[in-house]
Amino acid sequence: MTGPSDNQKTWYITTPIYYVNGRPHIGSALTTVACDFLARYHRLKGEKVWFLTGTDEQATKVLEAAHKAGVAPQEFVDGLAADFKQTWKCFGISYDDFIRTTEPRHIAVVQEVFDRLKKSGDIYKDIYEGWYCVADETYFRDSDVITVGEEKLCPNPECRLPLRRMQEENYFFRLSAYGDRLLAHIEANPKFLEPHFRQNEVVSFIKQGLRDMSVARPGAEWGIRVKDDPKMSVYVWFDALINYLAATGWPNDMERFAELWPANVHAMGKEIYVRFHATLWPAMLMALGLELPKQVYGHGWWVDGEGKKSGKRTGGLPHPVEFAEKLAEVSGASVEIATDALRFLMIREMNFHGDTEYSYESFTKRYNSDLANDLGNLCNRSVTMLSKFFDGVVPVTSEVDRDIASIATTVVADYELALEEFRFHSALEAVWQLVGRMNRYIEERAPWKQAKAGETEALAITLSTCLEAIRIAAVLVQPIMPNASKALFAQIGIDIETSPTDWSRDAKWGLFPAGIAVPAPVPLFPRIQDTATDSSKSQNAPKPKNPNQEKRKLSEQITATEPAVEESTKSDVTTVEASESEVPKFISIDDFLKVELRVGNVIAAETIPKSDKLLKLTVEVAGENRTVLAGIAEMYQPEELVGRQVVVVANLAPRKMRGIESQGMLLAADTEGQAILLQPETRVPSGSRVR
Ligand code: ME8
Repeated sequence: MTGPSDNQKTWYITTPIYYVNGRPHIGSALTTVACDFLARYHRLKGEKVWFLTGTDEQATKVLEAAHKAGVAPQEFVDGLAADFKQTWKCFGISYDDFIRTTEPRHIAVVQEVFDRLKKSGDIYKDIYEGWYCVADETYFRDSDVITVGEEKLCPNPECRLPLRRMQEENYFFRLSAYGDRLLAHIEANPKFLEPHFRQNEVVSFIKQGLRDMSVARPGAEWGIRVKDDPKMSVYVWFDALINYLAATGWPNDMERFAELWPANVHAMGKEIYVRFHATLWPAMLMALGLELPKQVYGHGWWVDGEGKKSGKRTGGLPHPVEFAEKLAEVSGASVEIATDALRFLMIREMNFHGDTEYSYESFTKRYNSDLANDLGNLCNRSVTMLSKFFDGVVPVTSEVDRDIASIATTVVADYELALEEFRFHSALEAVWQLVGRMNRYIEERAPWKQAKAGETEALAITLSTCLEAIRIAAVLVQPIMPNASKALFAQIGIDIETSPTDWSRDAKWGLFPAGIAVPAPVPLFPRIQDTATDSSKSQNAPKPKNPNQEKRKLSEQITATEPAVEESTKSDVTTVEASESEVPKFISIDDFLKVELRVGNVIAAETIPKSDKLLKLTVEVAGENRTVLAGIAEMYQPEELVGRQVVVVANLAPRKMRGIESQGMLLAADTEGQAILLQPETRVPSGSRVR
C-alpha cells in the first residue's frame, strides 16, 4: 500500500456508501471496521489520514423502502442515515467525513461531472431498450437475463428477482471506449486491484467487451436531475461512485483535492467490485482526466449455511450495536469493551479473501478463547504475579528473554505485512501467536516455582518479559480495539492519554520501563458462560454430553487427578491409580471409545479448606462450566492453573467429596506419586475431543 509518506499526500481511504433501505448490520460494519482498522493504524504510524464513509440515498430501492414504510423519502433517509452515523459512533469508527448523496455538495458534483462528460462527448443520448433490476439497480441486455415461463429474472445468482422492461430515451456513458486503457492501467499497476486474484476476474470481464452504459433516464420521483435536462435523472451507480470525488472538494477546492486525491484505497465487498469499482469508476475518472485510485480492494462476504450472502436482502445479520449490547449482557463486560470485542471478532472471524459463514456461536466461542482466555488471562496472571512477588512494581532486570523478543519482532513484521496485503484476519492471528506463546512461556518458566526457589533474577526476567509482551500486544491491538488497548495499557501501569502511541517508537521490543507500578488486576474480558444463548442460531452448538450418560468403567483405570474419595472417607488421595496388575493387557477399541476425553480451559482455581491435596477447579468445556476436584495441590498453586488447558474425563459420573460435587477428572502423568497435568501441545478450541 502506498502511503502519503511517498509524497506528503494525505492517506485517503473510503468505504462504500451504504444504501439506506435498511439498517446497518455486521456486513456493512465489516467493511467499515476494516477501514477503521487501517485508518487508525496509519494514524499511529504518524500519517495524515482522511477516512470517508457515508450513505447512498438516491436509489429506487430506497424510494420503494420509504413507500413501504409509509414515510416521505427524505424523512425516511434522514432516519436511516442517522442510524448509520449513530452506529459508527458507538463502534468507535474514526471517520473524518460522512457523505450523503442527498447533500447539495454531492448533487452539485454529480451534475458537474455529467455536464463535463456530455460536453466531451463521453455521454450521449440514445434509445435504451432492455431490462432493469431494481434490487441490484442494474441494467441488463436481452441475452443476459434468465427466462422462466413468461418472466424475465435477474441474472445475478444472489438476486433472481423479476426484471422490469424499459424502452426509453437515455443518456449513455461511452464505457466501450475505455477497455484498452483500463487493461493497460491494470498491467502497469500490479497493486491496483487487490487481492491479486480479483485482477483476473476484472481482466476477463473487460476482455469480454465493454458496452456503453445507460447513466440517466426519464426521472422518477427520486434521484439527481441532469442539470440542463431536468426530466432526466442520473443512474444511481453513476451518482454514487462520484461521492469519493465530491468529498474531496473537487472542482471548487482544488487545494484540498490535491491533498486527498487520488484515494489510496477504496474498500468494498466483492459484489460491487468488478463492474462498478474496478471498471466503471476508473473509466469515469479517465474520461474526466483524473488520476485513478491507488488501490481498489474487494473482500468476501458473511454467508449463511448454504454459502449465500447474508445481508439486507436475505436478512440474517444482526445490527452491530444490538450485537455488542448482547455481548456485554452475556459476558458482563462494559459496552465499550464488548464493542471492541465485536470489532475484533468480526475481523478475526472473517476470511477476508474468501467467504465466511456467520454464526453467533463461533463469535462467542472466539470471544472466550481469544479474548477472555488467551489475552485476558495473560494479562491477569502476569499482573497478579507481579503484585504478589514484587509488590506490583516492575523489577529492573539485567537481560530480556531473547527468544521472546525475536518472536515479538517477527510478529510485528507479520502484522505490518498482513495489513499491507489487506489480510486483516492474519494481522490479528499474528498478535495471537505472541499471546499464545506467552501463555506457554509462563507455564514453562513457572514463575511460582522461581519464587518458591528464591530465584529472584530469573523471576524478574520472566515477569518483565510478560509485561513487555503485553505492552507490544496492547500497541498491536490498538487500531482494532482502542478501548481495550487503553485498558490493557492501564493494567500494566501505562497511561496512553499522557503518552500516546507512536508506532515507529512503540512497536519495538524492549521499551518496558522498570520501576513502573501496576494497579491491581481487573478482568478485562469476563467470560461468557453460555456461548449458545442466541437460541435462534444455536442449533449447531456442540451440546456437552450429560456426564451421567455412561458408567465409569475404563475411566477408572486411567491415572487421573480425580481424588477417589467419597464424602464419608474424609481423607485426600491424589490420584486414582490402578495398580499395574489390575490393568488388563488389552482392551477393545469400544471400551476405549466409551471414555469421553475433552480439552477444557481452567477458568478458576482455589484451595479447599482443611485439604492440602485437593484443589477446586472450574473448567470450561465446550461452553459448559464444570467443577472438578483434583488432587494436585501439592504440585500446583491455584493462580498458575488459571488460563491453562487440561484434559478432562468428561463423562465420568459426578461424585461428591468434602461436600462438593466433582463433575469429571483431569488426566495427569504420574511420576513418583506426583501428578503432572497433561495438556495439548498447542492451544486448541475448548471441548476438542482427545483420542
Ligand atoms: O452496494 N458480508 O450498498 P450496500 C460482507 N450503495 N460485507 C457485506 C455484506 C455481507 N454479507 N453485506 C453487505 C451498495 N456488506 C452501494 C455501494 S459505493 C459507491 C455504493 C458490505 O448497502 C460490503 O462492503 O448494499 C458491500 O460491498 C456493502 O456492504 C454493500 O452495501
